[in-house]
Amino acid sequence: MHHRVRKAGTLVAVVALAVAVGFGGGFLIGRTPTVPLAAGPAVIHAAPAAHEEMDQAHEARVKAFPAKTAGLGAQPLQARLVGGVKVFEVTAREVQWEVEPGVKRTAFAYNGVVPGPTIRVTEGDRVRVVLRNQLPESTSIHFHGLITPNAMDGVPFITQPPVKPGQSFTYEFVARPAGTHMYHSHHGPDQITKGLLGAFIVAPRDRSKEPRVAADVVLIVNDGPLGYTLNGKSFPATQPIVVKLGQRIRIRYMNEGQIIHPMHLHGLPGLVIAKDGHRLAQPYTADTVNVAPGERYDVLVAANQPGVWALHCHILSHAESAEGMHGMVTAVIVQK
Ligand SMILES: [Cu+2]
Repeated sequence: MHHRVRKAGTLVAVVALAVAVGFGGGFLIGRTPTVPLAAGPAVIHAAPAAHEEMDQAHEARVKAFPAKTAGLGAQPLQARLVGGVKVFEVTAREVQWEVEPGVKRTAFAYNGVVPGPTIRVTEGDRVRVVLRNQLPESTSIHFHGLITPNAMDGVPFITQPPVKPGQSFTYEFVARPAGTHMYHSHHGPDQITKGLLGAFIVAPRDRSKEPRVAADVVLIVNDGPLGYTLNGKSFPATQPIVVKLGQRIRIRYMNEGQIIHPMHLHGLPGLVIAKDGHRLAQPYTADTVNVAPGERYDVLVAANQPGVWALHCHILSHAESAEGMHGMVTAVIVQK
């Protein structure tokens, strides 16, 4: 009887020690228990198994980055030069868009991609954008940030009739002001979040004051029917930004979604030089740029630390989950 009580007492002590190790193993290193932990009760093993599973899920998603998917948006759109006018052809249609491997969502896309192709012109250029509507609903294009003649502003029933399915509409204006702008639908509750968006960048006519950069990166954040996306893709299918040590890049953040996204870059603070396309009189340094819907920020990043630096929205549910990182996560990879 007495013997059995003593045994029970030993077991309690082992369990107490094992629990202590389980909750703070590092603290007990150097004071290894004489009884192997494997002899402990099953409950001791449950916690490590769960955290191992979580780590494995996270590792698998990170190792898949950058994952291959069909379709890549925000690539340059070539202009046709017609009598001194830069003509861009844009067709809106419904597509199945692969946001991450194996995940396809119904999207509305310009020229079949999300974001639509990037339009780059120079301040003062005469620009014509021919919109063809192959969507099942009416649409229009608003040139967000550009100052156009009122009739070209793209708002149905305010400045033009909606462009009905099967119809087309031609927008024409002189590109101004210089800066980081966007083009997108101005019709219906979800055409933009479904993908009818793109960058419209106007370079200044005098480029002498433009910062010299190794890469000029468009980064459009969006939320809604396609999920939390960076340039139309969710992690791990987002595109990394690859740069060489010592180079400088320009990131043009644009928010086409419905909520703010504080974009945080590890390791490499940025210099914010423009807001909504307008150069700031006093640029400022930031590692987190809070991009509200409709806003654009131009940020210069000096790649002065080698390594893989995470770049993500800091609203944690837009970037992290128990199954691993997802959504608005990419990386700046600084190569030596
Ligand atoms: Cu976010």
